[in-house]
Amino acid sequence: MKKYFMMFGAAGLLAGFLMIAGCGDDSTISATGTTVTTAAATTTTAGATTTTAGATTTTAGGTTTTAAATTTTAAVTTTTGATTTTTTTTTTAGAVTVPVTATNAVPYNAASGAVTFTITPTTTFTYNVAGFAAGDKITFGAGTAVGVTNTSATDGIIDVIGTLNGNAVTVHLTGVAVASDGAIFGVNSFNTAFGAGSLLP
Ligand SMILES: [Ca+2]
Repeated sequence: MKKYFMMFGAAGLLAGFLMIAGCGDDSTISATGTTVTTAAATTTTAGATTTTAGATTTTAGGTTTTAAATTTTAAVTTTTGATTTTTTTTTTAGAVTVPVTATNAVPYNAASGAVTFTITPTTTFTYNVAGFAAGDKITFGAGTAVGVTNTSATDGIIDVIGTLNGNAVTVHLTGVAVASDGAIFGVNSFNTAFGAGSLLP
C-alpha cells in the first residue's frame, strides 16, 4: 500500500509542477500585447550509409578469397534554427467601460484613458471620479433624469446626478480642468465641454 501512496504522491507532485509551469506561460501575455514565441525548428539528417563490397582475389591455385564488406555510416547531423519571437501590441488608449453599482472611497482615475461609466440607479450612492476629461463618458440607463450641479466655477468639482425610481446616483467629479469647470452649468454645457454624448441621456 505504501508503494501506491508514494506513486500517487509523486504523480501529484508532477501535476503540481506542470500547473506551475503552465502559469509561467501566462506571464508572457501582457496587458497590452501578445507575445508569441515560436520554437526553433530542428532538422535531423540521418548519416549516409555506404557499403563497400570486399575485394575478391583468386590465386593461381584456385583459391578464392573474399574480403569482408565494409560499411561506413556518416554521423547524424542536427541543425537547429534560431528562435523566433513575434510581439503584437494592440493600442486601445485605455478605453474601458466601468459599470457603476456602488459607492467608492478611492476615486476612479479617469485620466487613465477613455472611460465610459455606465449607471442604472437602483439605489442611492455617490461615486467618485478624478480626472474626468474629453473622451470620458457618463451613460445613465434609459429613463434616468439627469442633472448637473456646479457650485463653483473654479474648484474643479462637478456633481452629475442621475435619478431613477427615487434612487439617486451622484457622480462626484474632482480634478476637472478649470476651463471646463467654468463652462459647465447643466447637461447641455457638459456635453459641449467634454464632447457630444459625454453625458447621456
Ligand atoms: Ca466646479
